[in-house]
Amino acid sequence: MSTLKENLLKKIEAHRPRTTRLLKEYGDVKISEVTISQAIGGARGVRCLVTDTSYLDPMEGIRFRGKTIPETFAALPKYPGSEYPSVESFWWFILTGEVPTAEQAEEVIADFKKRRKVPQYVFDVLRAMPRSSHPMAMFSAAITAMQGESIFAEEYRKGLGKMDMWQPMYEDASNLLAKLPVIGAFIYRLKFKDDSQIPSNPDLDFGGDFAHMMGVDKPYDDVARMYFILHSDHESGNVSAHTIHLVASALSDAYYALSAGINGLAGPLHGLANENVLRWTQDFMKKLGGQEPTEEVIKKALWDTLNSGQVVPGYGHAVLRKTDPRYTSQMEFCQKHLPDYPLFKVINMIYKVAPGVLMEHGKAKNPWPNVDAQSGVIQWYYGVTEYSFYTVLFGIGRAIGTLANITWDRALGYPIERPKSVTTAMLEDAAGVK
Ligand code: AMX
Repeated sequence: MSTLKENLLKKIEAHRPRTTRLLKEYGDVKISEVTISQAIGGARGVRCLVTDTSYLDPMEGIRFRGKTIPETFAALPKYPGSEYPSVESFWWFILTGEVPTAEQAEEVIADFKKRRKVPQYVFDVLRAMPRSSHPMAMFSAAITAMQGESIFAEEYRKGLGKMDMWQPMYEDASNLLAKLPVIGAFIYRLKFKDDSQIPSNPDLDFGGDFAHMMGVDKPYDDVARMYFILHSDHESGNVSAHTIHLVASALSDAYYALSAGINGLAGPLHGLANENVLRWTQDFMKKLGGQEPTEEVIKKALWDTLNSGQVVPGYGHAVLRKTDPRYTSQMEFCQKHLPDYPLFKVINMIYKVAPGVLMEHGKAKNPWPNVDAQSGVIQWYYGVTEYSFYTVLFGIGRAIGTLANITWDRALGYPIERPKSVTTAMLEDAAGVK
C-alpha cells in the first residue's frame, strides 16, 4: 500500500466513528428548514450535504481542508524550481487534510506517473468525433469511454463489502485523475493544432507535463498548477460537485460520475462562464475597433447585455457575497506577471464598473466577480486563445476535489441520494392558497 493510501486509511478509521455517532445519537437534530422559495428556487441555502474536503463561506470564500487559498499555497511544499505546489501534493492534502512533506509529495508524483498512460481507444474515440464538437463534449466522452477500466465496477461485480468500497474508488480516482492532463492536452491539440500531438514527458509532474503537452513554455507549468488547485473544490452543492456525488451515490464508478459532473460544468451558468467572459470581452473590444475602452464604454456594454436579457458572465454567485478569492488570487498573479497587458487592464476596468451596474440593475444578489471573470486573461496571455477550451481546464481542476470527495463518500458509507419532491398543488395546500 502506498504511503498516501496508508495515511488515508488511518484518517478514514479515525473519522468513521464520528459519522456513526452523529447518526446514532444525534440523527434528529435539525440543521436546516426548507421554504417554498427554496423548493422552487434550486434548493439555495438548504443544508443537506456533508463534505469535508472544503467549505465555502459567503463572505470569506473557499477554504480547502480548513485553509484559505493563500494559506494553502503557503503551506504545501513547492514543486522543485516552481513558485507553486504540485497538484500531487494538493491531492495528498485534499484527501487526508494533512500537508505532505516534500518527500511524500514526490511519492505521489511518482505514483501518478505510473497511472498516466491513456488507452489508445480513447484517442480513437476522440478522433472519430466531429472536429466541431465542443471540447467539453470531447472531454466527457473520453472519460465515459474509459469506464471499462474501472476497478470499482469490476470488484463490485465480484462482491465488495460496503466498508471496503473506498479502496477501489481510490484506485479509480487516482488512475482517472492522473490521465486527465493527457486527455485535456490531446483535445486541445486535436482541435486547435491540427492534431499535432506532443507526447507526455515522464520526468514531469501533473502541471508541468500538461504545459509541455499543450506546447506552452514556462511559466505556464506554474499557471497550470495554480489553475488546477484553484478550481479543485468549492464544497459540494455546486452543479458539477453535486452531480458527481449524486451519481456516485448510486455506486456508479468514478468514470461515470466524473463525466456526468463534467456535463454539468459545461453549462453557461457554471463552468462555461470562463469561456463566455472572454467571448464577451473580445466581442466588445472588436466593436471598439482598436480604440482604448473607457469606463463609459464598458458601462454601456454591460447595460446592453443586461437589457437584452442576458447575464454578465463572470459576475454573481449562488453562495458568495463578495469578490471570489479565486478571482483575487488570479488577479495577483496577473499583477505580478502581466501588469501592463491590455486585456488585463480591460478586465480590471470591468471590475471597477460592473458591480455598480449590477447593483443599479438590482437583480443579482452578489454583484462581485467570481473565479471565471479573471481566468481567461491568463490563458490568453500565454497563447491559449481558443476560449472554448477553457472549461476543460476547469474540469481537470474540479476533478481533484470531487474525486477525493467520492472516495470519502464510499469510506463513510454514504447512502444513495434521494431527496423528496412535492407537487405544486401540495405547495399551494401547505401555503393555504385558496
Ligand atoms: N448578470 C445578470 N443577472 C444576474 C447575474 C449576472 N451576472 N447574476 C445573477 N443575476 C440575476 C439572476 O439571473 C436572477 O435573475 P431572475 O430573478 O430574473 O431569475 C437574479 O439575478 C437573482 O439571482 P441570484 O440569486 O443573485 O443568483 P443565482 O444564485 O440564481 O445564480 C449565478 C448564480 C452564478 C448562476 C448567476 O450569478 C449568474 O448567472 N452569473 C453569470 C454566469 C457566471 O458567471 N457563472 C459562473 C459562476 C461560478 C461558477 O460556477 N463557475
